Amino acid sequence: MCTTCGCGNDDTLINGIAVSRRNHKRSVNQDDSAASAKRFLFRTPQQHHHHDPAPAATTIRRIQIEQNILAKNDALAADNRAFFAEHSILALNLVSSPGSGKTTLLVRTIKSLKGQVAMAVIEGDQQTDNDAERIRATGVQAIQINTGKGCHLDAEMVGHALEQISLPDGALLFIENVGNLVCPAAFDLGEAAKVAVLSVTEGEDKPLKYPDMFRAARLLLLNKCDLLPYLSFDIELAESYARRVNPDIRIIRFSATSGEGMNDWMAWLDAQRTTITKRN
Ligand SMILES: Nc1nc2c(ncn2[C@@H]2O[C@H](COP(=O)(O)OP(=O)(O)O)[C@@H](O)[C@H]2O)c(=O)[nH]1
Ligand SMILES: [Mg+2]
Ligand SMILES: [Zn+2]
Ligand SMILES: [Zn+2]
Repeated sequence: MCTTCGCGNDDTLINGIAVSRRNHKRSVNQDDSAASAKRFLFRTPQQHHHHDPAPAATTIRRIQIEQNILAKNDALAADNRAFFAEHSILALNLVSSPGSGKTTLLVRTIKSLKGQVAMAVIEGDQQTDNDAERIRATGVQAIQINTGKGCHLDAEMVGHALEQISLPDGALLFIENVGNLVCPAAFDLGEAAKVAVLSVTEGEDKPLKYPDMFRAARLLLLNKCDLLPYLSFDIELAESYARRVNPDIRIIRFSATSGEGMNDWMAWLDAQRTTITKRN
């Protein structure tokens, strides 16, 4: 069980094969920490004060437990990050709700960059290898992680997937996270940046409702802009909400089907790759 959001991560499969999650030693009792962290994460401050006789002490304890749990993930994310740095690999973590168009935009991106850049994709879904198959159809390597009852990827899963990928130095690695605007925000996978995808059919207010995700992202792709004529979606309002929670976020109006925004997205990718190469 994932002790941060309480989701189950004991039945992870990578390309259909069960992963033994051995490094599960934690500095706090797991069951205790699971319950506490869940309470810590999903309680509002008001509820907290209302129900808790000693809010200061228990808040500190919960924060410590939460920090311990994420510390393990962060340590494994640091290993992944060191690996990427050593090989000048640009790793991007694509996050969004289900159906916003991550796989579609990846397929389009791969077709556009094929022959210029070595690429691979790590796909995260609870079940099926449909998305890995969609990527493989482009001729690019894809590893499917099935998280089972898990609602997000973690650094350990990505570390295991990396053992099965052979990438040349300077490659581009896309990690398509499980569709979920909440939990993936909390888990560093060792990526250079999170790229949030929000489609215009989801409503303008999502950055305000799920601020952690939009705060964690460096780039926002506002996808399905080809549908704008048929919707009442106010794109400027959506952009202002995203900037309210993250003033530094870069926003690209995008359509994975029409290709709108592809040039800006390609330029952004190129700039990120240049940064990675220069760092080494
Ligand atoms: N109209 C339109 N549909 C899109 C666009 N991008 C994706 N879709 C559709 O949205 C659905 C979900 O796309 P998918 O890539 O599977 O989303 P994911 O769950 O985020 O990977 C599919 O039916 C896609 O064809 C887009 O830019 N415009
Ligand atoms: Mg997908
Ligand atoms: Zn969760
Ligand atoms: Zn979880």
